[in-house]
Amino acid sequence: MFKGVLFDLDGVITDTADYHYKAWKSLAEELDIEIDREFNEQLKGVSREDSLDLILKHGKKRNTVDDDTFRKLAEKKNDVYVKMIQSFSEEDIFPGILSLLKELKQHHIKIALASASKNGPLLLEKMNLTHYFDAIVDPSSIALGKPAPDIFIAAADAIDCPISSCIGIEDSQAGITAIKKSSALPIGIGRSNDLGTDISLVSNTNDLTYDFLTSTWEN
Ligand code: B16
Ligand code: MG
Repeated sequence: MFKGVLFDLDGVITDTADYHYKAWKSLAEELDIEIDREFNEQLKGVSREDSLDLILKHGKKRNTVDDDTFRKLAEKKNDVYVKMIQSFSEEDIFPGILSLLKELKQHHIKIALASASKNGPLLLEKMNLTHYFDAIVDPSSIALGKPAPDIFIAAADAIDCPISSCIGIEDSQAGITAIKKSSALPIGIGRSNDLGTDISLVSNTNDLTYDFLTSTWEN
């Protein structure tokens, strides 16, 4: 039986994935770079700096941006994003997530956050979810971001569970790859076109029940 669940945040616990997209899109427009939702699939789960790098390369402008400008652009995107999430509250938790967290607690399953977002702790506080988490990994302490497995391995360590006894829940291609490499069991939220046909998928967080996790684990 699984002993721990490692949660991604953006796109799993709440709908911030869309705000990240909107903040990147407005920055990209200022830089005369066109991004769409299909391109955005590559940015999901990817750190702020790596996302900006991908956008600039996509617009063939990476060589025109020096280190100082790069830092300022990343900061600008974050300022826009942080403004967007100021009004977040319990009402922004995706359907089914709160009851899943409660069920996991009742069954003494450990819970960790494995989000690439430096704004993760702020969002958990705003949604009043911090107390459900036995550990929150600080993404700035992780050398290699998703799709490297490091953040999921660190999350399992932090809750003292062998990684092979953990389930990882993700909405991004980079995150699913990271979970697979870590040897936790992946569950994806999204479409098989984006996340693949070889893992357990739900289209809606309402389907993420303790029974669903158990049957995925046992199959
Ligand atoms: P921040 P997750 C990721 O969070 C987002 O999916 C990704 O779009 C974002 O760039 C990254 O966090 C960094 O976020 O700029 O707030 O530090 O999906 O791993 O929970
Ligand atoms: Mg995500």
